[in-house]
Amino acid sequence: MNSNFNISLFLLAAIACLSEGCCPERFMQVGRRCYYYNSGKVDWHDANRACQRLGAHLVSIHNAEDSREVYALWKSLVDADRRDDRDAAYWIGLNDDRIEGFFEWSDGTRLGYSLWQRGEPNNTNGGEDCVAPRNDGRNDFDRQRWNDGTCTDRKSYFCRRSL
Ligand SMILES: *[C@@H]1O[C@H](CO)[C@@H](O)[C@H](O)[C@H]1NC(C)=O
Ligand SMILES: [Ca+2]
Ligand SMILES: [Ca+2]
Repeated sequence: MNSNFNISLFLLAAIACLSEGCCPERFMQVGRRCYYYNSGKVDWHDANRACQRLGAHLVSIHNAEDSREVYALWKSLVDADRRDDRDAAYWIGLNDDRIEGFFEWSDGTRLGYSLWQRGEPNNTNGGEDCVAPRNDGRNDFDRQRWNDGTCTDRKSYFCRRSL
């Protein structure tokens, strides 16, 4: 590829960023949102803090489209040999850490939609306050359903911020 062409592409990208804003380094742009995925497994609180340090929050999910967007991104990023593992999935921002049974999104958005697995949230042994999709079930939609798990479990995570 010649260098003039490369420079033109760079300028086009820069102009798009100026008019719409662009995602910070290491974030992926999906529509008008910026996602950061970390496949390193950490507990929920570490994931929460890592997102805040990036000027973002753990993802929140407010409808089926949000859920599909995050799940599709995860499927495209996770190692193929981990894709079918139950519990391989990622932390999201939902938690009832502050008040048992009162679930809140870490980005402060209101909880209006939920996608729990059957029988969840069940707060097993009185100690499950952090939420992740279970990646369990026969189809992609079932695999997006949530479970309340132990906050000290270690999982990969998604941060998100707007453009
Ligand atoms: C409750 O949740 C845990 C995982 O957090 C799961 O292992 C268990 O099967 C669930 N119990 C019921 C009755 O669904
Ligand atoms: Ca709980
Ligand atoms: Ca549970």
